[in-house]
Parts: sequence; structure tokens; C-alpha cells
Amino acid sequence: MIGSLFNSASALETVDERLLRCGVSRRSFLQFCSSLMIAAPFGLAITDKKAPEEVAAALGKVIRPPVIWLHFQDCTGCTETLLRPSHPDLGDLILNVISLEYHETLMAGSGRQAEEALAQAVDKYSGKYVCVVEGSIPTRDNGIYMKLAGRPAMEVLGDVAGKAAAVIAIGSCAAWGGIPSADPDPTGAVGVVDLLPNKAIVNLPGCPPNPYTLLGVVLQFADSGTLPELDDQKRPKFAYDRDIHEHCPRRAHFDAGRFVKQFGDAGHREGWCLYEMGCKGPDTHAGCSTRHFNEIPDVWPIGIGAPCIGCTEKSIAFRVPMFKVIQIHTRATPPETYPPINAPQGTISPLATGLVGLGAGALAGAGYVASRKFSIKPCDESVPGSNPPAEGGNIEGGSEKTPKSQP
Ligand code: FSX
Ligand code: SF4
Ligand code: F3S
Repeated sequence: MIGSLFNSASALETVDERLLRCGVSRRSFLQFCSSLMIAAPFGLAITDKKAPEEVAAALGKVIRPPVIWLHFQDCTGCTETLLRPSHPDLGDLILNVISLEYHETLMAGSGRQAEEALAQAVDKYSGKYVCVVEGSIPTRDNGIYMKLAGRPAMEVLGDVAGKAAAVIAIGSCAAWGGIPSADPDPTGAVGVVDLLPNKAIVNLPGCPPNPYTLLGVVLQFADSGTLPELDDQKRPKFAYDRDIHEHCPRRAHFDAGRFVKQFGDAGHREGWCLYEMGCKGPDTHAGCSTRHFNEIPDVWPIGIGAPCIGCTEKSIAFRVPMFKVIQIHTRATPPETYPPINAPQGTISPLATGLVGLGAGALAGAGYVASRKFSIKPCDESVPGSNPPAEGGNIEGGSEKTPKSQP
């Protein structure tokens, strides 16, 4: 696989030409196109088609986009998630669809050779390449906590990202600091957008994010020169416009008031809701509940029985303790398949409706049970999310991290 990388001469081929030259099977390509459609069912012109064959036809004509990938303070999880699909040839295919010109973890060269490769790629594709940044950038003490070839990461970022056509910050570290920025944040870790506020940047937070979100953005850019519509945190709406809770397969349990109380208890074994175990799904915007990882059904945190830690949210992940129960203060739009969670059911006896909701799954009953979770009665222990913050803790999932002094 590595041998197919860093071949600059082939960068300006179309995807079809490249796949033909490398003998990639049509079946793998269609599988890739299906995954792309699932990851971006709307909001991207490149996937806005009726069938994978149509996506494949459009994608085949795209000139493979040159990508320069920078690594700063990270765990390499974002790279791993991109190249570890359940089918090995799919990882290979991804590297044929984009033209990865520089990637420290994957390239064979090191030292001076790697530096030269980077300089050549930046020169050759100046103003045309997509710069993907993985990892946070240390800023404390003039950025001395990470140097590449003797230069602070901040400087390398400025040079390489500065000459890119577009910059994609992959992962929570690159988007807003992520794990390295967790208290006490010894390196003053920040995201790309903090250092390049005027650059065209797309943030793809997640620890790691779904790789198809990255591919969707890169391919859309290569096809049309446009970036997808972004939200106020520069996240593409097509991937971050819903919260986990809206399409969570455990949502019916939430609505019916069935909560796991302890890992390994009967509710946990039955797949009940993890809200009381600290699940941040109601306040976390990401597509994990419908777009699982590695193309394997149920491979995502809640799918394997762990609460969502809110890894896409700057104000939650690595700020709010993992198992702390959050107050639900955002709207939680009920999906069509579930009863409205704020249904006006105030006159129905809780016991009667609880039984109706549990026994018959009646909309009114379940709606009532769910609406209890948003009780306005403070400190009602029977109502999840109504407990006051524990001493010294901040359970406001949506609140900002306490500002720290930055150099
Ligand atoms: Fe790791 Fe990427 Fe987390 Fe960060 O992902 S999966 S620590 S977001 O930069 O490698
Ligand atoms: Fe799913 Fe978490 Fe919502 Fe429960 S609280 S339904 S586990 S997202
Ligand atoms: Fe992250 Fe939560 Fe998805 S922890 S991977 S946003 S389920």
C-alpha cells in the first residue's frame, strides 16, 4: 500500500484513471461509494445521488486531489480510523482516491528526505492542495513543546496551511485542542482555527471522527472547488447537524425511562439507555448513531455499551467528567419514529402512563414518561438530569471551559 503513496506524477489523474491503473475492483469502489452516501446522505453534491453507481460515475471524473497531511500533538487515531476499514482493500482504495503527497506516519522517508518531500509538495501544488491537520498545536512558551526539523509546529502550520487551497482540521485536537488541551494544558494546545482565523477551514471534530466525513469534504472540494455548508463552529452541517440522541438506537429506552444504573447490570445487558452512566449524547452533535466506524454495525461508543463522552463538542469532551450526568438543556428534536418528548400529558397519572408506555408502547404514555425527564421541579431524584451539580463540578454540558491564560 505504501508503494502507491507519494507518487506526485500521478496526482493529476482522474479517480477512474487511477483505479484502472492500479487494478482496483469495481466492487470495492461501489462499496466505498455506498459508505460515502451513508456518511453524507445530503448536503454534498457529490453524494446527492440515487444509487452508488451514480456516485461512482461522478467520482470517477474527479481529479485526485493532492493532500498534504500534517501531524502535531495527537495519538494518530484520525489516521488509524481512515486506514483501518474492515476490508483492507478499502484502505488501499482511499489512498487511490485522494493523492496523499505527504504524511509523516505513512511515508517511508524521514529526516532530511521527509523535509524535502514536504517542501517539494508545497511548491508543486501551491494554492491547489488540501492541507489536513491532525493534532493540536502547542503555543505556550513560543511553541517550543513541539518542533519539526527545529521549527515550532506553529511555524510549520503557518507555512504549509498558508499556501493551501483549503484546510481541514481532522479530529478534536486539531479542531479545538482536544485531549492535549485538557486541564492543566501544559503546552497551551489550540486548534488550527485559533492560529489561522482568516483561512478557509473546515473542522471535523471527533476523537476520532468518521473518516468518510473527511473524504466527503475533500472530494466535494476536488469536484467543485466548494466547501460544504458549515455551522458556527465550522463543522459541516451534513455530518454534525443532529445530536447523537436523536437517532440513538437506545432512544426508546430513554423515552420509556429505562436506564442502565451500573455497568454490567441487567439493563446494561439488555441495551438500555446510558444517560445515567454519563452519556452526553443529548448534547453532542455527530452522526455516530447512524454512521458506525470501520463499516462494522454497532462499532461506535454507545453501540458497544459505553456512554458517549461528547468527543465532538469543545465544551464537553475532556472538560466534563466522562461519567458525570449532564443536564439536558438543548432541544432534543424527536425523530419521527418516537413520540414527542415534550407531549402535554400532565393530567395523566404517571403510574398509569408508565404502564401503558411500557406495556403497549403507546405514544401518549411514552411521551409522558419522556417529558418527565425535563421536569421543571428542581432536584427531583426520580428525574434524570434534575440533580444539582456535584460540589466543585460543572455538569453544564454546554458551558464553555473555564478560560485559561494563554501565552
Ligand atoms: Fe487521536 Fe487525532 Fe483523538 Fe486527537 O484524533 S483520536 S487524540 S482527536 O488528533 O489522533
Ligand atoms: Fe442514546 Fe445516550 Fe440518548 Fe440514551 S442518553 S438515548 S444512550 S444518546
Ligand atoms: Fe464521540 Fe460520542 Fe460519537 S464519544 S465517537 S461523539 S458517540
